[in-house]
Amino acid sequence: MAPTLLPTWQLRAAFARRLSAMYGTEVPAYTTLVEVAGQVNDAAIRAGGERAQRLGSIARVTAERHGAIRVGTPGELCRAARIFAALGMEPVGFYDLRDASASAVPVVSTAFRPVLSEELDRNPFRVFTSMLTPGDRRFFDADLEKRLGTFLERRELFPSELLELAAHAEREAGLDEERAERFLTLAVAAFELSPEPVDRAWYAELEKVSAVAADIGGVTSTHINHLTPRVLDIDDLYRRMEERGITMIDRIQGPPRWDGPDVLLRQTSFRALAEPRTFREEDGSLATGSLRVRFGEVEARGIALSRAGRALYDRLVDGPVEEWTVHFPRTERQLAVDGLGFFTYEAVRDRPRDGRRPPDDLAGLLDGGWLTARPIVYEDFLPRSAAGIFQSNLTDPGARDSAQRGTHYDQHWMSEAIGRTVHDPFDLYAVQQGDSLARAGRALGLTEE
Ligand code: OOG
Ligand code: NI
Repeated sequence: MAPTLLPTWQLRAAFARRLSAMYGTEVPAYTTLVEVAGQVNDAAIRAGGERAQRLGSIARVTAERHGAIRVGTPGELCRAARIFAALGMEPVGFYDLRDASASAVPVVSTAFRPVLSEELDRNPFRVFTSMLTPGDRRFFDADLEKRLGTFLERRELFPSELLELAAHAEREAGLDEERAERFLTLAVAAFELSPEPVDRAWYAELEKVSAVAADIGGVTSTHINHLTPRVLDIDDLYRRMEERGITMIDRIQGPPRWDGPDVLLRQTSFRALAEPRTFREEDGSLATGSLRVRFGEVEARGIALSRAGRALYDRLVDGPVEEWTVHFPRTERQLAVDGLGFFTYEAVRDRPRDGRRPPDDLAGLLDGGWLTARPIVYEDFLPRSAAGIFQSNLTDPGARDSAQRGTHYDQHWMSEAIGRTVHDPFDLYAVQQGDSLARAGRALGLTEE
């Protein structure tokens, strides 16, 4: 009898669960956060019922996490991509965090996540993955780039057995139980905090450039930086955490709280906690010290915006909330009709026959009861919030020479480096919406079969 195959999505769900269990033992405050997130979600369901689940069932939201990891080289990014591919997670979006003015960090990033809505429904686990940019002369001079290169070339983040199992899983769209067990064990271990001593002088030298550079290039392994649960009411979470005496960063990032539709992503975090680490001093002796690199974050997700919706959001986000209420659509219907948000549309099969023909405009179809619209959840990240989240790590902005440039990194560069297409998130949402409209159009007899 052929051994039972754990399909890709079950590997992904199991990986997310095990990573969560591991991280909870490493960072106890994370367990508190998950507990409070659970209370917030229960309260939101009690208060809002079905309506509270409009942007995700309570089962999905409860299991939902995003992680963040940081790697040093294109080769490491490529190998990380292989592990995520085994879990059905593809690179989506290119985030350049080097230009976010005061909060600039020397990394470029993408997010690995499922891309099909069925897969997102099964388990939406995603990992925000950042790669250090030693070739960027604003942060690193040629000498430091070279020494970083030597240091990073010598380390191995992912053992070859793990990479082989990942390739096998990708090829077969799953793994038998024995291989799955081995794969999951090795994959989770690859993201544990290593007990390996940290070279004090090297770490300190990188820290002068950026705490993030030191966290990536100052140690011989990678680790999960944070694991973020999703809540249905982030303002409520913020209050409850402060009540428990946990100091959060001073605000919730992203769109303001208001009485219109929830859009994009709202996030907040608490500052990195001091964790004990062993250091190797210049004279070779070992000493115990601590590093603040890992923190807790939580998020609430809203409706995905079209390019036009996003441009409007970007224009309004820094302004007063009154501007927001004047210019941003107050209802889901308006968001849909103005083409600012993404929805899946469905033809209403049991619409009472009243002798009319369906109109050919979206507003008419919605208002006439021919179509229903269900919001598409934003599955991605926001570069400005991400840069802000990185700040949970920083006490000192680091040194920069803004006159210099160096290597150019963009989405195309990243696709080449990984050897896989980095998807454009807008295209993914547009295809999902377009497919649903085409289906609905056929069902209503508006378009040919
Ligand atoms: C990643 C920061 C970005 C988010 O949620 O925007 C991020 C990091 O700190 O490595 O996780
Ligand atoms: Ni995050």
